[in-house]
Amino acid sequence: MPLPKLYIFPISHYCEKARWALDYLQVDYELHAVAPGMHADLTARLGAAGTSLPVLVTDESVIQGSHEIIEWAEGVSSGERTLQPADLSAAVEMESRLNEVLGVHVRRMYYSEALVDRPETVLPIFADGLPAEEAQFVRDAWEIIVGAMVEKMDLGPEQGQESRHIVLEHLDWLDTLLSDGRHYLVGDAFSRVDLGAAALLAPLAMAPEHPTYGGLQLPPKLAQDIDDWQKRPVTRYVAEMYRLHRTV
Ligand SMILES: N[C@@H](CCC(=O)N[C@@H](CS)C(=O)NCC(=O)O)C(=O)O
Repeated sequence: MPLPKLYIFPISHYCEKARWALDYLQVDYELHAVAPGMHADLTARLGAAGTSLPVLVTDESVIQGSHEIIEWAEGVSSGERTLQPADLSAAVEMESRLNEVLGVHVRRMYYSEALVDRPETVLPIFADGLPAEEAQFVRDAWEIIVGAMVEKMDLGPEQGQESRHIVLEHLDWLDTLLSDGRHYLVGDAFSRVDLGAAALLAPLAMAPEHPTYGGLQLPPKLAQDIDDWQKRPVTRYVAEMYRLHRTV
C-alpha cells in the first residue's frame, strides 16, 4: 500500500503541527514540500475544498487541515501512543483559541516584518526541500509571491503591531495557566493541545528538534521580542515540549 503523502510548506507552523503529530503517533508518510504559488493548483488537482496546507493524501481520502490530519492519525495509529486530551471540552476550547487566533497572529506578526522589510530572509526556507525547478520558480516569482502574501494576509507595520498585541495577550494567558506548576496544558500527559501550542509558538524557542527552523533567520524586531520573552514560562514550556516529545 502506498504511503500517505503529506504536503507542507516547510515554514508553516500549521504544517509542523500535522507533521509532528504523524511523527509522534508513528504513522509513516511521505513528505512533500510545496512551492508557494504552486499550492493552489495542487490543492485543486487533489480536490481539496480550500487552498491551504497541510494536506494529507491517503489511499482513501484527501484530508486538509492540521486538526483533521491529527484526528485521522489518531484513528490509524497503532495505539501505543495517543494525543487524546484527558478533558475533551477543555481541550476543544483551548485548541480553537490556539489554532484560530494565536496561530494566525503569530504568522501575521512574523510576516508583517519579515516579508515587508526583509523578504530575503524568508526566501531560503520557502525554497527548502523543493525540486530544483520549483525552487527556481520560487526565486523567479519571488516579488509576485511576496505581493500576493502581503495582500492575502493583510500585512504591514500597523497590522504587525496589532498582531503582536494579540500574541502578547495569548502569551500572558498561557503564562497564567502554567503558573500553577502544570507540565501540560490539559491533564497530566502530553496531548494534541500541547503539540499544537508548541508548534504554533515554535519561533519562541527555535528548538533544535524543530525539523525546518534550523536555518531560519528571524527579522530584527521579532528577534528582539523573542529575546525579551526567553524567561517567560510559556517559552520554557515550548522548548520543553520540543525536547521531550519531538522525537521520531
Ligand atoms: N486552520 C488551518 C490553517 C492552515 C493555513 O493557514 N495554512 C497556510 C500556511 S501557514 C496556507 O496554506 N496558506 C496558503 C493558502 O491558504 O492558500 C490548519 O490548521 O491547517
